[in-house]
Amino acid sequence: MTTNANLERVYEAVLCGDREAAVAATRAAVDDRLSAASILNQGLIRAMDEVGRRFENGDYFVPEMLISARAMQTALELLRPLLVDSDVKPAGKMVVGTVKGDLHDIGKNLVAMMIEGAGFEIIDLGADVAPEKFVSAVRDSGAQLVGLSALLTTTLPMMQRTIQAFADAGLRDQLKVIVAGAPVTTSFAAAIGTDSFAENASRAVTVAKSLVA
Ligand code: B1M
Repeated sequence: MTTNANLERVYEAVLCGDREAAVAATRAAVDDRLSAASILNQGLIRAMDEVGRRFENGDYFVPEMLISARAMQTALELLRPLLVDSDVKPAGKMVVGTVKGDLHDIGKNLVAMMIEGAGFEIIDLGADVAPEKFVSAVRDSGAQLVGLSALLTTTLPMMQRTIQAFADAGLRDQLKVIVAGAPVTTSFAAAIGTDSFAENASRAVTVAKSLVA
């Protein structure tokens, strides 16, 4: 099997959401002494870019995006120690979480996986996350991006409280904040002073890339 054929297998397996094939192809590529960076960029990230494109075109829906993201994540686990050893720098660091009072995390998890698939390091705080916890995570990690998710109209004000907590901690100027979730609109996002709004996981990837560019 040639080098390119191995990368192509990684790409195809992630695109089809075949977790076992993705792991087997990644292992074969590692055994073939391909660099961790090339497996990441030309295999996993390229596949997730295509998944995002298919979602935007209406060829893929949330379930397809989820199974591809899971295949990507499983393969990435195999690659992670090699990436650390080879000192591959992430595209950016992002803290994500669902705001306090809100337990919905399916959309947020999908977004986190897609952004990780685009080469970012993700610090996922889970759901029901208090503003102070977001602040400590940003301080400890040095992340340049924060993604806040909310699914309930009653927890929308918590997005503004969280952004205010960043300002109170003196962190707001060094941070880009993305807000999203079903009840969030562009005008709400603008009104509470965020840097961007992403209506779905694929848009979130584009927005995250543009904010760190
Ligand atoms: Co709840 N719930 N729920 N629920 N729930 C909704 C949101 C609701 C619309 C249902 C309804 O009434 N039609 C309604 C909210 C109404 C409102 O606020 N106006 C509702 C309610 C009322 C409640 C409870 C209050 C019910 C109760 O107990 N009486 C309760 C609240 C609990 C709490 O949070 N404190 C509750 C509980 C739950 C479950 C625990 C049972 C479960 C959540 C399980 C979990 O997440 N682990 C649940 C579910 C599953 C839903 C629905 C059915 C599905 C949500 C979902 O996962 N969608 C939802 C109805 C619906 O949306 N059809 C509903 C799939 C997911 C992929 O989409 O999350 O929109 P979504 O994410 C998208 C985008 O929004 C965007 O990208 C994602 C992918 O494209 N996005 C981001 C989201 N976050 C992003 C972050 C980004 C970028 C993009 O960057 C950071």
